[in-house]
Amino acid sequence: MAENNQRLRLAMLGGGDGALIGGVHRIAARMDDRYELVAGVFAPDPAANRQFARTLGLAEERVYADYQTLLQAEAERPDGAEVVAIATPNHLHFPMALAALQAGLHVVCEKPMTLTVEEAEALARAAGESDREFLLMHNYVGYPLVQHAREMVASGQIGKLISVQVEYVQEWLTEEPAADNKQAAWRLDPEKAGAAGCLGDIGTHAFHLARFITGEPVSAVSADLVSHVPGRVLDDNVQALLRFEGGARGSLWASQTAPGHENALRIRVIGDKASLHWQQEAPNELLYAPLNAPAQRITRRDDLLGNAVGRSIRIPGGHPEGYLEAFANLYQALADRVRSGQSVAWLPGVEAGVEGMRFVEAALQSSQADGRWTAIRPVDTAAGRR
Ligand code: SOE
Repeated sequence: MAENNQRLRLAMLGGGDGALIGGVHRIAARMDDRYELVAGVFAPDPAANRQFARTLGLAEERVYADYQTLLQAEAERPDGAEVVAIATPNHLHFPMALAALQAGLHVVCEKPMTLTVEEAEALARAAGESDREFLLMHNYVGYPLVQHAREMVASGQIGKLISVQVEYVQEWLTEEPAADNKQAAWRLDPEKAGAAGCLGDIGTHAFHLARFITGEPVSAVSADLVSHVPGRVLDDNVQALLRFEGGARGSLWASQTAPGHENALRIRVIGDKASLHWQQEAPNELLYAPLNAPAQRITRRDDLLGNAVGRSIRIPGGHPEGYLEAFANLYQALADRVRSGQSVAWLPGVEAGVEGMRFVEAALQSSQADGRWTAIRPVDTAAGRR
C-alpha cells in the first residue's frame, strides 16, 4: 500500500469532563498530526456532552446523544469517522467496540478489553471477521526502552529466562474516595468495572508488560486478592505468582492501596546471562546488568536504539520523553498500519485482550480457591494480531 499521510478521522466515546484518560487520548492522537477529532459522545448527560464538546471546538452536528447514533450518522457521511477511541468505563467497551467493528471502523479501546472472557472471545471473532484494526491501549509498551528490552530478550542478550518480577502500585485508593471522585466511582462499582478491581485496572497492564518484554505466555497463576478498605467489594491489592510456558517463574503485585506510590510500574526480567530493570517513573533509562560484569545504564538515545525503536523517539537522548509520547507511539503505529499497511507487530491487539481477560478470570478463580494454581488457556496468535 502506498504511503498516505492523510489524517485519520477520529471519533471518541467517553473521555468527557473529569476524565483522566480521555484527554490523554486526544493529546496522543494529535502529537504526530496523524488524526483529527471529528465526532464524539463524551458524556451520558446531553447538556454536559454538548458543553464539553464545545470546549473541543467540535461541530455541533457531530456531537451525538449515544454511540449507536454516532456510528450510524458517521457511516452515512462521506467524511465520516474512520477510527473510534473508546475511553469509557469498562462495561461499555464490549458493546461499543463490537458495534464499531461491525460499522466498519477501526477501534482503539481502553483496557481491560471487556468484562468477561466470553465477551473478549466474541470481540476477537468479530475483529477476525472484519478487516479493521483493533488497538488495545496497553500504552506502557509504547516506551522506546520497553521495546528495546523486548528486543534484548528476543536476541538472547539476557540468556534463558529465569524469572520476572513485575509490580504496578498506586496509592490513590488507599482511603475511601470522595463521593464526587468520578475516576474512583465506576472503578469501584462491579457493574461498571467488572469482577476485578485493581486486577483489571492496572494488574492487566503489569501482566501485559511482562508478556510483552519476555515474549512468553503465562501458563498458570496462583493469586491472592484482597480489599483493604472496609466495605469495598472489589480487590484493591493483588499478589500473584506466575508460571511461564518456558518454565520461568514470576511474581506480579498490583495495588491501589500503597501509600507513597504514584504510578509505580516497574519490571525486572532475570535471565541466566543478565538482568533488565525498567521503571515507568524513570522511563528514559533501562538497567542492563550482565552476570559477573558491571551494570550498564542504557539511555533512550535515538542514535543507538534499533530502527523499530528509533521511529518512536521524537527528540534526541537527554531530552526526556514520557507518558504522553509513549501513548502517542501506539496511535502513530496504528496510523502507519491503517494508512500505509505497515506491519507493526508489537501493537497490542484483540488477542492481547483475550489473554488479559483469561489472566483476570484465572486469577479471580485462583484467589477464590485460596490461591490454587489455575491454568491460563493459551491464545492463538497465528493471525498476527497481538
Ligand atoms: C487509574 O488507576 C489509572 O488511570 C489506570 O486506569 C490507567 O490504566 C493507568 O495507566 C493509570 O492509572
